[in-house]
Amino acid sequence: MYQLKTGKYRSLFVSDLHLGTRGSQADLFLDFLRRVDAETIYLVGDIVDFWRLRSRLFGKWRSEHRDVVRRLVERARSGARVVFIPGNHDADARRYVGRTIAGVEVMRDAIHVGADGRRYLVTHGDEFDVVNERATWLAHMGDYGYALALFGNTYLAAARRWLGLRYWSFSNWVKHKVKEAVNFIGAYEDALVAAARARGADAVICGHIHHPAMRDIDGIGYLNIGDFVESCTALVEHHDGRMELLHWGGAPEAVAATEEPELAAQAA
Ligand SMILES: [Mn+2]
Repeated sequence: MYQLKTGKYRSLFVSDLHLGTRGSQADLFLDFLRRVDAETIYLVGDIVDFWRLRSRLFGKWRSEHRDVVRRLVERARSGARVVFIPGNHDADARRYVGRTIAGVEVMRDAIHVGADGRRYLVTHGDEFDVVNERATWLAHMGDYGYALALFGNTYLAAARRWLGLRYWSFSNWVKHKVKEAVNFIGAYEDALVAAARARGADAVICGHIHHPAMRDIDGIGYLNIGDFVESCTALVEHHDGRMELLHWGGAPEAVAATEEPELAAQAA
């Protein structure tokens, strides 16, 4: 039988919750927190979206958002080590770097040492984003945009014809944008891998571009947590040091059974 991957891990890495925005999946994340625990919890940036909270249109602080913050603080109080590395959307919190607030350590970035001795540079990653926020939507163009564009192309072409305009391919434009996004993501990954190497780390753990990934680039591990807005992913470290990306919110059938039954039992 398949079951949701629940249990207590050595470490848990989450990023890009964007609490305070309408798109935030706070309910889903609360459900995740009820089932998953860890000795060390890293909050890897863009946890609370102060940018959009200021906007009447996109910002919305709901009770679930407050509950998430409360649950995380409770984890710190009940003995977990909780590290908060602010991202660009919660950069206001960077002024507290070096301090511990409500049991939560605020850091600019961190070196995490795995159970197997591997060293990970943990950073949100926005400082390596050369074209800023464009990354997020460009990355998603690849996923949904192209199909939509092909569909839209037909109507756009008809509209332009009606307006007496020259044919212009929207889908070609999107194809170009997708290529740009792929290049962009590549550049972003390369920059993070280089930063990890410069810091003497074996791998980098980051977020920011809402694009979960786990692979090796020139001998350095590249682990992108993803986000809890669209991808609903988190990274966990097992007790033997093995890293795994968890996808949450999908059908339980789609999630492979846990290989550590005692963890599932603990969480039940
Ligand atoms: Mn970010």
